[in-house]
Amino acid sequence: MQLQALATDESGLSSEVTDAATWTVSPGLAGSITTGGVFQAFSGQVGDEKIEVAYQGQTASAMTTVEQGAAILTLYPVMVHMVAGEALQLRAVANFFSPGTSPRVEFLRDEVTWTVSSGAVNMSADRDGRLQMQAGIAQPDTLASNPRIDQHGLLLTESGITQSEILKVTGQFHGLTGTSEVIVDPVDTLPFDLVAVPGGSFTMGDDNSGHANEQPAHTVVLDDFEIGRFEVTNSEYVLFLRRALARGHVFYDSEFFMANVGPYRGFPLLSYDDGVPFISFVEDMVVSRQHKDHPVTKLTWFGAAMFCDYYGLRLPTEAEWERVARADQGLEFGTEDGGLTHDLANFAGVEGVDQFSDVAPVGSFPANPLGVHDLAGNVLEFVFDQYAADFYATSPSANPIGPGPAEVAASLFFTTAARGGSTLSQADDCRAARRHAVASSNPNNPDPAAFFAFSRFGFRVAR
Ligand SMILES: [Ca+2]
Repeated sequence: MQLQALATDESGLSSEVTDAATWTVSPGLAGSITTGGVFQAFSGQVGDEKIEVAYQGQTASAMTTVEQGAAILTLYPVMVHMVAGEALQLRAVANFFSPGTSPRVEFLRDEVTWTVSSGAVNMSADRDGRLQMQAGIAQPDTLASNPRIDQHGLLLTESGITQSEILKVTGQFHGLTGTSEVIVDPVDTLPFDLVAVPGGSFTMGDDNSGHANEQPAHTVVLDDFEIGRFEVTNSEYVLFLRRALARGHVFYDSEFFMANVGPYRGFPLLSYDDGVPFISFVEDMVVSRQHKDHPVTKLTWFGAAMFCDYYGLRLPTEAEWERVARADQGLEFGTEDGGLTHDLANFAGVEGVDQFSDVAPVGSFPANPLGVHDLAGNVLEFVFDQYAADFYATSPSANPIGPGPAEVAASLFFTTAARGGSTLSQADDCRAARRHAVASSNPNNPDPAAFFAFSRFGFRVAR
């Protein structure tokens, strides 16, 4: 039970003195002041109990009858699946059951004694590449967890593990014990092939292309960055979806995989309706063998951004993308020699090496001089920036990022930039300087299903 003490002075004014008062309880009770400034008493036995409070020479008391009841201590989350390095909060909640009354729920802040034990698990991959984990023999001290209690009485743990572990968390409170299980995986890694681009400057835009949104050409200075050698493939995206699904970080509705955590929570990531040509979903993600190395498509911008976030990467900015495509040589196209032929890229038409009337597997054509593939044609690539046609007139010279709120996710309707043209594009749309504007969704329709997820849009990662 919880009590507060009120003192009333001679003029009739009352003030709360819970903290300042002296509290005494009979032997069947345990009592303390919570951080919330409430006196909290817990019963350890059945019977009549008394609580006394004294303040500036005045005393008051309360009698209570403790009946046979029951209490359980529950730790939340009851079970959680997390990645090493993530911070986790656990909360202890006591549920009290008394005959004839509704159960009472108490969020505990103080006096919970927390312990964290450790155990190892065996990891293996099954025939389909799914991760199987099994609890192994406990190995104390192998876990680099760092349990501590924050100012709200919550247990924070952080793990720096290199293999999966199961944390068993125990909370104890006045004879009650609660447990929670935390499955901790190592940080995910995918063998991303990233090309390092040293800091430097280049001329962004093209005054002679005939497209106003590429003007004025201007000098841009960029810091060091890295960019994906290839567009992200179906098999890479499926691996992400499987892991994210297993952790509850993604869910699916009738049409989309949706984000369940993070800044894009509730937003659609990837459409898997009949338009997804290569990824299907029945009880598990399946990618057709012939298309595992094709760039993933039918994504929203959020789907590209969340994939990047998941692996500690990001989308390249427009400026980074264009610098790579121009290869610091002012190339017109992001191809091996800066020209555009069907032996160098997949764009509209079929001829020479380009026997593709649709999207081609990544790396089907030679790399550009920086070692990056498929910058011209194949799939249009989402970039980090929001799009504004006149941005080049006001763009800062150092590390420019397109206009609009940095938190794109704050708005459901926005326009992103995309680069490089697609398998359906004519040559002009495949130029390194060409800027394409892509609406995130139909602004007249707030239904998430109205989000656009196009068949010939993809992305590559950066860092
Ligand atoms: Ca083609």
